[in-house]
Amino acid sequence: MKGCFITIEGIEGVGKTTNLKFIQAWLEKQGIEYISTREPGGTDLGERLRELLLHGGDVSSEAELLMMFASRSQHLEKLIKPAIDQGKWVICDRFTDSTYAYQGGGRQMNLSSIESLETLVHKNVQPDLTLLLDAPVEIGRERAAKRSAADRIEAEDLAFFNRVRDMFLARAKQYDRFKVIDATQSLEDVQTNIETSLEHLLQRESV
Ligand code: T5A
Repeated sequence: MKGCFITIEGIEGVGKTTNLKFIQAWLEKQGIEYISTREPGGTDLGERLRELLLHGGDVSSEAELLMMFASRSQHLEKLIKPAIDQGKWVICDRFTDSTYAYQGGGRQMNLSSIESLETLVHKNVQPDLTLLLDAPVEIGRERAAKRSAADRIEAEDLAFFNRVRDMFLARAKQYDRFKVIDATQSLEDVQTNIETSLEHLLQRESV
């Protein structure tokens, strides 16, 4: 049996990394084999591209888009697809919805170019469940600022991140695989919501 593919999305600071650890613990409790990974990154090549993308100085919008998909192509072929085929669950901190949100929404790049790259790179792979942690930009930025200094993308302005958030929410309306979780709740409540979504997915996969 194939494994499930779960992605976790949202603007900076909404709790993706924190809740990824919660999902790992839940999967361990269920005895489900999994890998946990992130984008950009996840492979040697992807992690080198991540460093350039986040800390590498000036990068044009088009180069940024292509680097996101170059990282994703390597990630899908070398890590994600083989794990799913072996029956492992894959949890990924950000995936292609982030490209639609940041490059499409934030940078206002042409969505049809993103769709073409998605078709080329994904082939038939899509997440089974996308957890969108949603909070106003001000809250996310405040939480992220406490954690570390801003990287190249985090240095963008409020309007940029409001467009990013709007694009995430628009995609969540469009695709059934999304579960939107109010990330302004206490961490405990957020994790109760996540657990419910994971239980539904597990039930669906067991029939
Ligand atoms: N990018 C990525 C693109 O532009 N295009 C793409 O295609 C892709 C894949 C990656 C960057 O690349 C861009 C988007 C990003 O700018 P990243 O490091 O993966 O960067 O993402 P960030 O969003 O920057 O990661 P952060 O670590 O900032 O945010 P998280 O992971 O959402 O937040 P987390 O878990 O670190 O939590 C932040 C703080 O909030 C607290 C936590 O304890 C922590 O201190 N917290 C809560 N506090 C109160 N209540 C809650 N419910 C809380 N949840 C968490």
